[in-house]
Amino acid sequence: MKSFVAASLLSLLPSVFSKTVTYDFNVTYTTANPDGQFERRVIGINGEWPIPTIEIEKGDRLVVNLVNGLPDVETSLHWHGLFQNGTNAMDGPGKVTQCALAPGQKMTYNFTINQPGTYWYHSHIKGQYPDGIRAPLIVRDPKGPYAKKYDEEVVISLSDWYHDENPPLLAKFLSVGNPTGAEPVPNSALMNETQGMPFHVKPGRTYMVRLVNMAAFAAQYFWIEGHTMRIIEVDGEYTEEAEAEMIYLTAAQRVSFLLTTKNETTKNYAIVGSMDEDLFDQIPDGLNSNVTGHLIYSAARPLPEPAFVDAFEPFDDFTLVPLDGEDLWEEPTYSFALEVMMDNLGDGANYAFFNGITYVPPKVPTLYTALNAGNLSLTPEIYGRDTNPIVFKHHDVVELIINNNDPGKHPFHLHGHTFQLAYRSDVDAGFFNASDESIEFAQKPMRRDTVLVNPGGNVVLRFRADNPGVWLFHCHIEWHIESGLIATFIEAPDVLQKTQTIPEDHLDICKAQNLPVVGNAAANAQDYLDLTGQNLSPAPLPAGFTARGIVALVFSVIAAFIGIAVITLYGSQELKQKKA
Ligand SMILES: [Cu+2]
Repeated sequence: MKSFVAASLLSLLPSVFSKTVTYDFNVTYTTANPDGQFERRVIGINGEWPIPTIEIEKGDRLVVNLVNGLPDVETSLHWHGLFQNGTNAMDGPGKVTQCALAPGQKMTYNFTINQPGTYWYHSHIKGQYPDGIRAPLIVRDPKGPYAKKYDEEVVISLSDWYHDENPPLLAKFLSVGNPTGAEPVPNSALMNETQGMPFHVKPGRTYMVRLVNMAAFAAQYFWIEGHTMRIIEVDGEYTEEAEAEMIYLTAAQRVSFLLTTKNETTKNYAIVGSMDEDLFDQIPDGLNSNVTGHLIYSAARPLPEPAFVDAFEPFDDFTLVPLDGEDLWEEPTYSFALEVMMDNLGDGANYAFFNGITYVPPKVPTLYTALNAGNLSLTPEIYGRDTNPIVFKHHDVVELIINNNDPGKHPFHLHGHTFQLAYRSDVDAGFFNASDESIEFAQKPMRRDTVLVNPGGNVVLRFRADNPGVWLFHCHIEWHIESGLIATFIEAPDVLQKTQTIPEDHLDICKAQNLPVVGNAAANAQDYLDLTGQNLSPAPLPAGFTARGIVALVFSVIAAFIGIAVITLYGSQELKQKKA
């Protein structure tokens, strides 16, 4: 009897101590000038920018009442790194787990968060978060394994900034005028969405610093002069303490580290973020890739300029060990590879491909298709050719190999999971070769939700399909999302059908826009195997065309037009002269 009382009391505990944290967000335009060089329109919340950092405690319920106050474009929010186990409909990407909100529409995101750690949230509508709708989301862990090791917590975001808004940049990027797919280069780097960020510290204390890269494009090298960082968390997963002098953080990655301050206050120190210029096809004149903040011990002392560094030698996150010591998942039950490449399609623009497919959204959100397709939910074809659908069975041990057949670095992100980084090759190692005996997998691989893949290299990721739902896997460089580097993972849709439903206010978003909420990717609810009318990517280039060929063609056409213009001008001038 006693034990029964104790057990039922215990079961009450979470509901007694956890709370609901509610935010009312109206997405609106406002203006900002974060790098001090250029005032521009940005996307804010409730008329403010930067938008609020969400702070919550492990076990709390987060409620966000979202209104799309933008007069001209749709929006939605994604909670980067949160598993949404049991609440797939709250994940946020448009045409994947919901319809996007048209101007004036509203809906509620409502879910509990049992994952402590450092996350962020952002719009998951094409090209929107680079215009400002991005901020950290912190899930505090007062009883966590490191809670007694620090005195204070601090959040630092890194980001990149464009003076132009994303839609015109996107139009230029994804066009016949840019056949090589050169990505727009940011105008500056930011720290906490500003420059010259002050970080006031007291001597002899330990701070837990949560570092979040919210960039559209640029990874950053990060260091604090004169101080060592002790990494304790990446992407929401606690790690064994690991010392780092410099950290490399791709777009969308997070890291937390302990920083113990010096005992004297005689000097202040530069905090430096430096965008990885290897990512940029060309470096514009006058670009300052660095952003500097300061660790301030004494406001009366000068703020030093950062010292020159000879080489970037960042900490290798592959060497991290998860604090729980979880072993490598052995013997995958489902192993597959995605090959990354860039190429031109028939419209002349440069697209990004996984296994020859560049992502095109379906007519019905993929989650809604999965919930309504009955037994056919396990058949990938119903989700549409160009959503790049891959179906897992419940509790599959999934092995995902990424072969990067592209000379660029890519940070790949999986929704709904962290994965083990079993292996990462060096630059230009080519495709993963399972029979190469020199390859050694990590035995206790670190887990994270966003991983860097080297140019021309490969990685091997493993995770367990224990979260029924529809989860995107994509590059987190926003330009590559826009050019289609996305696959759709449909995990245990049969279990999903028995356990999850869509909230009415989500369905209302679609219905008010006359968007279908049942049917396959082509919105065919009669015959899920008939994909007639599905959204498809532009047709391939005619055989023999290459990017260089397109450049040559574009320039010869331009030359021809100039020639015609000159002749016309010359001809008309002659006429005028004769008349005179
Ligand atoms: Cu990419």
